[in-house]
Amino acid sequence: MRRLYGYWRSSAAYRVRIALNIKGLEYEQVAIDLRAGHQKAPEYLRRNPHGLVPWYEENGVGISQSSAIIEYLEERYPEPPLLPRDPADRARVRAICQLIACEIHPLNNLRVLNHLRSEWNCDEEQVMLWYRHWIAEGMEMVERQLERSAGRYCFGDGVTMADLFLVPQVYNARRYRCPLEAYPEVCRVEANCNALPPFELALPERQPDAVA
Ligand SMILES: N[C@@H](CCC(=O)N[C@@H](CS)C(=O)NCC(=O)O)C(=O)O
Repeated sequence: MRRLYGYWRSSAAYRVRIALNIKGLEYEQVAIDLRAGHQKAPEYLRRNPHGLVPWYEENGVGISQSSAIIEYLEERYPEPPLLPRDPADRARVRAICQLIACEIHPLNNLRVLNHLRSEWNCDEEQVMLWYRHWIAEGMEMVERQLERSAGRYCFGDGVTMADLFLVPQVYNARRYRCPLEAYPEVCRVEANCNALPPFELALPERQPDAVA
């Protein structure tokens, strides 16, 4: 029994959905409505003390943090692989994952944006300036990275873990209407990934809890 606690618009849960789809693993989805604050409900915190999504359960074991979940899936279900064989290449793929997961994603998280609104009295225009600033700075780094490492996908011509991190982050950037013309490699790789069924099936609007 595999169960993913997530939210249709959570980019961290989106990463895990793509991994599960690529590995061909069936799973049940449990929706945690972030807008309604359900990630802080006592019942959910008893499962996942981080109070974030995703949370993944398999055979009674629970795992938080999308990177840890994806690494677990890679070790437990090695085919098809999401990391190259060569140790240096594996480290380079993980570095792309972390560039997105550590240097971009946390700056624009829901609780960060809500803190700007509630504690710093930022209006929506200011919040969007913040959001777009960190996306622009982050995507610039990713673009320079992809100029070196990308083939058809983020790292050469095979899908790797790095693509699982790139696509949801670009999805979010589009959602917040961040200009992306300056990042042609990012957009090219994103389009190549989204042409693949495991990515397409993981799209936020395809999820059971998606709101029209
Ligand atoms: N580093 C975590 C990030 C998890 C995370 O920030 N999830 C967001 C949704 S993408 C969330 O639960 N936000 C709720 C909140 O900020 O209160 C991971 O990769 O799993």
